[in-house]
Amino acid sequence: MHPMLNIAIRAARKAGNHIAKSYETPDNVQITQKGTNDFVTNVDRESEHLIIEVIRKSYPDHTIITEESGELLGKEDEIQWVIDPLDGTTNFTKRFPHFAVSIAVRIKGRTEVAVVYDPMRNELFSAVRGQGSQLNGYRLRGADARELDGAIVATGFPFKQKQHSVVFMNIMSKMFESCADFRRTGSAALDLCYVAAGRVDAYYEIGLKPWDFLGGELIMREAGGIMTDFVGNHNYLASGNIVAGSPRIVKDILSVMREELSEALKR
Ligand code: 2AM
Ligand code: CA
Ligand code: CA
Ligand code: CA
Repeated sequence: MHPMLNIAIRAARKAGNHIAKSYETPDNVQITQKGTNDFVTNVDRESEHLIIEVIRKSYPDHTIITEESGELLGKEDEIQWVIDPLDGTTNFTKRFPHFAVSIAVRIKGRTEVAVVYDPMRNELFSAVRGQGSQLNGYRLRGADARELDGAIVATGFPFKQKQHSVVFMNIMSKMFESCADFRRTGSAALDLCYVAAGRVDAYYEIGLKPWDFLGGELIMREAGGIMTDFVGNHNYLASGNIVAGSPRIVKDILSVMREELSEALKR
């Protein structure tokens, strides 16, 4: 096994198990508000510390970038671990059992290893670039939808950037003319893994952060999918606007978006 995958799995399981245990004792979960509709808990931070500890033990020099601690520069800045210690905090605080730990390892700006772990279902999604993606050891090839017509599409509402809500609703309503239905699960990392597994056919969202999608992106790509921004380019690391799925369904979604996008969402 790829040595960094081994460490990423160990870290994700350790953190995930802590999250699952904490889920059973909601009285010990302290919620604080970071911004509009944006919350963090002690469990997010504890999960993050567990992950950093596991990585530091094996790779003291690597750079670690996390949602809650920001960038911990290592001597080795060409290798970055990009971490979301709890993706789906809102679900976690509402006791809606759908959230995950996401870990991506990037070398010179390219994601090489990814792990997304759902501790409530004990589902471990993983990928190594060029070697395919797996769910609990079984190969995933699910990003193969033929078209938007009849598809199940995951998305997320722009809860933080409500200036985009009208455009967002217009895109959604246009898309609803042909797709079968939508899903809004609250975990971007799992949405991408669900595209990889064929549980949904595509996924798009406005304004994500790198730790939300870098792990799921590799897992989804290694299962046959592609990812672009809202105009078919690769600017999504900066914009956070992503469309993911098979090449054919992404093409269909982009053509729906083309007619509805505001200038702000074309960048
Ligand atoms: P988080 O739980 O790590 O913050 C995309 O929807 C992402 O936005 C989610 O993966 C989630 O990541 C984050 N998010 C933050 N607040 C949210 C909210 N109120 N509703 C949905 N997602 C939220
Ligand atoms: Ca958060
Ligand atoms: Ca997240
Ligand atoms: Ca998070």
